[in-house]
Amino acid sequence: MTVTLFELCGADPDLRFSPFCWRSRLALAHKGLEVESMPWRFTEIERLEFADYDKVPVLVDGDKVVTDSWNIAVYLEATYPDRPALFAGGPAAQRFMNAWADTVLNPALGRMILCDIPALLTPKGRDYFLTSREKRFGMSVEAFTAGREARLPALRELFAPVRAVLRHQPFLGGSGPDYGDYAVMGSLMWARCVSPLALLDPADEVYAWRERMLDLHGGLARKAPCVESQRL
Ligand SMILES: N[C@@H](CCC(=O)N[C@@H](CS)C(=O)NCC(=O)O)C(=O)O
Repeated sequence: MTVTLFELCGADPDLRFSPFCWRSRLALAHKGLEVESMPWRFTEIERLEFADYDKVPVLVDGDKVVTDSWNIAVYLEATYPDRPALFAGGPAAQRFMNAWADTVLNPALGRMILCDIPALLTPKGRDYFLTSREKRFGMSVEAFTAGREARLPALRELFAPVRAVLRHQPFLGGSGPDYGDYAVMGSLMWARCVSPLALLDPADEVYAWRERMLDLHGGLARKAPCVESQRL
């Protein structure tokens, strides 16, 4: 059974850096499904017309088309219940982690790493990205991320609830990962793939957890192309 996943890529089609696509990629690996990955660039709106959507990830499973990373996780859990669970005990805790990553972590990470993205895009993608983000944030991405090193301690502090859980168990899901882990890891993969910044302190539990996450599913995340300085 092979499913197709449309994923954001850079000028290099192998550079996949969307936090939302990473959630879906890891969720598909957790379910043990084979994936045909379709690289998609910001300006290729017409390639998603079949899905009536303008963002990725988009999942195609037979005649079923699913948009939005959370909907994809819910679909996978409902369609493949006999495979490892993404939401053991129901989706409440994972929904919270997903919402925390969307509303707290991703905005904070964006202020650290958005300025690293344009160099990784095609010229057309770069124009689109710079114009659309300037419109969204009311300033250039350089201004948006200015002084980012000084915000590193605050960024690390944001992980306090994640750290508190990881003091008691190796994964947010318990003894193994669940969708809550993938929701947060998606954000860290976004950063790892595009930015040279060392966001986490190696002495931090969150760093050790990220190492475990990088090794899951045959090292899927660790082997993924990323900026040179993160290739450890
Ligand atoms: N809520 C959506 C968000 C998807 C999203 O924003 N995807 C970005 C890639 S990271 C995108 O496709 N952006 C297109 C654009 O900015 O034009 C999800 O969870 O899948």
